[in-house]
Amino acid sequence: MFFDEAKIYVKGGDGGTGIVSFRREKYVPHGGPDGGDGGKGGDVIFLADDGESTLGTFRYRKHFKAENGKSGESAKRRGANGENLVVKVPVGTIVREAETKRLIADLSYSGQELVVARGGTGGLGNIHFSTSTRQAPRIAQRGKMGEELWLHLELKLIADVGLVGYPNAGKSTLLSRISNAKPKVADYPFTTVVPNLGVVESLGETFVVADIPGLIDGAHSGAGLGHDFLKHIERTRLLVHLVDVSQENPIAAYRQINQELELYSPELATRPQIVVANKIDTGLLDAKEELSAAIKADGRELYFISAISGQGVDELLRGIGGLLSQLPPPQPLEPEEEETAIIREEKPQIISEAPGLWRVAGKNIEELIARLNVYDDDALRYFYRIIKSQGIIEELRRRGVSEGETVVIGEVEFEYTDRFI
Ligand SMILES: Nc1nc2c(ncn2[C@@H]2O[C@H](COP(=O)(O)OP(=O)(O)OP(=O)(O)O)[C@@H](O)[C@H]2O)c(=O)[nH]1
Ligand SMILES: [Mg+2]
Repeated sequence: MFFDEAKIYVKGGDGGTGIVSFRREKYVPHGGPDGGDGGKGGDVIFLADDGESTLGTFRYRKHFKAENGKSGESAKRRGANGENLVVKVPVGTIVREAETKRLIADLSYSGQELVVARGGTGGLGNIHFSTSTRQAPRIAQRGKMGEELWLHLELKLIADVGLVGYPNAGKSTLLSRISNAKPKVADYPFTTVVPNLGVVESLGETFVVADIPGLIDGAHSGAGLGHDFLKHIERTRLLVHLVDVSQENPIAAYRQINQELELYSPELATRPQIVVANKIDTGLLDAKEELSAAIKADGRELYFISAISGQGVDELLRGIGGLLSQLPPPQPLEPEEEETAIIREEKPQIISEAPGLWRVAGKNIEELIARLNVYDDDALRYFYRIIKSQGIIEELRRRGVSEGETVVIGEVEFEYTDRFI
């Protein structure tokens, strides 16, 4: 089984908590605030790596969470940042938001990095909350939660050259001869069941060749293994089409494979293509002239080689290198912008849930309040200032709130009082 799709969960580390602390010095009974900030949570980062060729890593492991930031410390010391979590993925991995299928990125070259979930910023320590009237603030902030989301990953290999042909044509033999790859070679069809990538160095040029399972009649609609793997040659610049000349009718084989390509994707059928007559060492090619004429009529170049003995292979590599240098580099997919929803600064809603029980609902205010560590009157005053600045107090009063009634914002519950206003 070849894994070229996965659904995974990623989460950046939460920001560390800012703390409440005061300086302690010998003859100074009440030192000033010195509580440091929390550290930033780590990011989850994808790293496209040549060494990875499938999404198999994600078969069993589906949750990826970066480290949380550490809490702040006294003496204004900032908490340590959480470690980033680097996850290697193959080149050609297309990253989408699972729910909306929005394209986030197409990781198209080795070494490319992508932050998929940012860590939260650390909370502020109490050093930030002192004012002229509040010299000893007992307020600090919790860190922000790290981003979290589900991703859909799809691998569509990116290579310069895609090898196509019937099973047993000698594609893997050729790849093993010209590159560092060690694909399995055997004298039966469908030896190759997963794509192999090989890096070829020839005359100072380097290019990547993808060897896929052989195609058979009906491959475009799923016969053999073809259907699942044709997508892995969609992102190549050049097709190298191997025809086994030791078999009965090489011209028919050549045409059949091209028809399969055409039926799968007309675009793929017009991709530049070099044709390779393989196994010439068998000496069985009677219709050499006929084959040459057919290929020439299609406007394609034809090479005669023996992948086993190496005969003609250097010339073929020169031909491939020459053609590649004229072809534009592959274009990665362009990420889609996030839906630009009409940004409405949402106004908090005040809901009377029961007599004497009020709920203030609103994403921003809930988040702000949730991050506050409330310790004493100072903190409450600060808290009142925030909700007052948002018009919440005014609205509660208009609706008839009275002293001592309960107000709930997110997870925080407090008694309403006029004392701080
Ligand atoms: N005589 C001869 N045999 C060859 C040559 N190239 C490949 N073969 C043989 O052909 C058989 C198939 O070779 P593979 O390289 O596995 O063929 P493939 O196209 O990768 O086949 P699939 O993976 O099944 O699609 C093996 O037995 C090879 O040794 C050649 O140039 N001459
Ligand atoms: Mg093979």
